[in-house]
Amino acid sequence: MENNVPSYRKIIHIDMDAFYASIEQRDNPDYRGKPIAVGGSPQGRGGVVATASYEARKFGIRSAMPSKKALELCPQVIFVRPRFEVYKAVSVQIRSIFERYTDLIEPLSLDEAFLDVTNDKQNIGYAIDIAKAIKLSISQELKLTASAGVSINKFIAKIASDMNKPDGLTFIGPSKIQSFVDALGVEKFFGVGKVTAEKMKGMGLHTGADLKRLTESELIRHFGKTGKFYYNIVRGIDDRQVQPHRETKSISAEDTFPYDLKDLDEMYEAVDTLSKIVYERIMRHGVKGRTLTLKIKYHDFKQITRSQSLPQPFADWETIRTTGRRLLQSTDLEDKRVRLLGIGVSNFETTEQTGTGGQLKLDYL
Ligand code: DCP
Ligand code: MG
Repeated sequence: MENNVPSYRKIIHIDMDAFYASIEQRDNPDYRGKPIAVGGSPQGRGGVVATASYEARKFGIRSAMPSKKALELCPQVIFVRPRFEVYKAVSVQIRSIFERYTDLIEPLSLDEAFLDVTNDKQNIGYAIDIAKAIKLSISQELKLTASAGVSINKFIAKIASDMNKPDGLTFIGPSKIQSFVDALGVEKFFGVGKVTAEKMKGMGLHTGADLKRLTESELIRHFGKTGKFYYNIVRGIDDRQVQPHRETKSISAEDTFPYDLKDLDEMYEAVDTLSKIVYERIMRHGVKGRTLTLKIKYHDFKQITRSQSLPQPFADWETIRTTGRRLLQSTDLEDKRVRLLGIGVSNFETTEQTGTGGQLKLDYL
């Protein structure tokens, strides 16, 4: 029989709501209905908030906010010490719910995953129904809520899951994709960091529709290799597969500066910022790595890396930051102009001792 209907993939992105905080509220009735912040230290003595309950978010408390600031915004906020082992165990439970429907599961962090349900195990056929069933199981069996995004590719599904949080279910069908992407702010595009977003805005490019007016070669000229990716994504095209066996071997963050850094203080500051991003990602992934690597690219594109391993995993921002600074100090920066700095943590306890090979950048987190 003739069939002119294009065959689309069915992709679901699931992201748990206020993950660490919801687990703490579930397990401790005293915290329910109250503003709580997981991580950070009480009395605002230091540290940053990993996540906040929705009650705390009403006061403006957010992930990565210094606990001092959180306390200023909401003096009655309760700081709760994180229990990573519990979060990991819940993550495994969530995974086993996903596995009832598909084996094509790509976790992005403890609380977030892509699922390809094009051929679901139970022959349900409708991705929206599968997303509903998953949400129901998470709610009934784990007493937690998740938000789901359903579409035909990863990019749109991920943005959709964030649109109606908490407890949301958002479907963006093929006919809606183009208008959706047209209206999307450039900073929402995959891989667009702060620097690129500023550059785009400086060029008068604010939305997907603006980007779409550029040819592929213009995009590549202005934004390098990623330009090709932008070209497709603003047309709603994203062919990236859901990759079930991707193993995270290192977590890193890097920044190419709008101008070459010559000032040491500026470089140290950049190391501090990158360390913070890496620390947040480590927290999110619940991984423990013992090796820290600093990457430097000079103005002439010459690149060096320096690493240091510790007997204990890197588990706090301060240690990452001071080690990163020490590694920077150990390099010869006289007369050198720096165009890129990167910080990465590898040598995870959960994986085999693979060193720094197979670098994977998680720049969409
Ligand atoms: N996390 C962290 N530091 C960050 C961001 C997140 O430690 N800067 C941790 C705590 C979160 C978990 O990762 O609970 C999941 O991150 P999300 O970004 O999905 O945030 P939440 O699940 O907490 O909230 P939301 O409902 O917005 O998804
Ligand atoms: Mg979440």
